[in-house]
Amino acid sequence: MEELIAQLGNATFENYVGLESGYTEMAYQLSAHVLTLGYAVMLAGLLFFVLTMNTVKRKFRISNVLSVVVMVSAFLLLLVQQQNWLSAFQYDTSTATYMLSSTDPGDLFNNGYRYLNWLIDVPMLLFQILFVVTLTTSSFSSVRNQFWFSGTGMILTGYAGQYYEVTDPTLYFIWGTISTLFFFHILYVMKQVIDQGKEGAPAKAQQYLGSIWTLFLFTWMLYPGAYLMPYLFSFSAEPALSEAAVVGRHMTYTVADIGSKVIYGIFLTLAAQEMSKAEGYDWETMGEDATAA
Ligand code: RET
Repeated sequence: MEELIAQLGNATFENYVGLESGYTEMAYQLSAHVLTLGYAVMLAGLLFFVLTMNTVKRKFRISNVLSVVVMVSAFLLLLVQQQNWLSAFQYDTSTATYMLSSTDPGDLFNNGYRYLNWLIDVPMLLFQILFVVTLTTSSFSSVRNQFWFSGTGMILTGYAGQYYEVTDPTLYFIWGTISTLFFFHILYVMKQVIDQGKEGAPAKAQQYLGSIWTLFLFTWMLYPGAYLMPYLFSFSAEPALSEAAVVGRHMTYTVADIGSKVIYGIFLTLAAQEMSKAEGYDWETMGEDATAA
């Protein structure tokens, strides 16, 4: 390990695996495909959010606009993330694996693009729900500021921590813990927003809001899981340098991204449609009466 650390320093564990054992065809390709799925879904989501814009009342449309912003930024950053994976490791016929070249490694692999993408997306995803629900007791600007403060605090501390996942586990866990405190605050505020939003909402919209909370809790928890991945696989004080952990991290991030950005946005659109209908804006029958007449 010491020798590897001298060669790779604060690079993330994906590079350590790439230098030590390399990636088998299956692990390398699976990672590439999962990363590709990630940005492809964002482009599909972009179309969905643009095309469903008119299905909700005007006052809810900012939620769709924010989903569009999230889709564009996630599409671009996940594309770059996938390109980073492809260029970091080269096929080596002598070992039949994809290796980090020890003589000419070029740009190393890093998950940093994701973190910077979250810096845009996390505040947008948190603000988005505020344009669908009506808060009963909390004030809009106070909730917005708390989301903004804890969202960026969580990401920046996590970004600092991920550099130390191999070289300094203590520092990595300290940053991770600080980040988790911000995360708990976000969960607390979001629960309040959803509970208040349910009050007075039509029954179906209440159901969607309930699903949004479950989805939110599950998908947002996957991110700290992905951060911890090398330790979840080793279950010790040293990170596991295993390709399974690397593939596991790519998959976890991708499932989390699709759930927390795309499915979340779809559920918010569905909730807004129900709320629009309750206020007399029913897009399903709109315009058809005129044609019939
Ligand atoms: C980090 C560091 C370790 C501790 C925790 C983290 C939480 C990250 C989360 C990210 C959510 C990102 C989303 C992106 C969508 O575009 C930073 C990994 C708690 C919750 C929703």
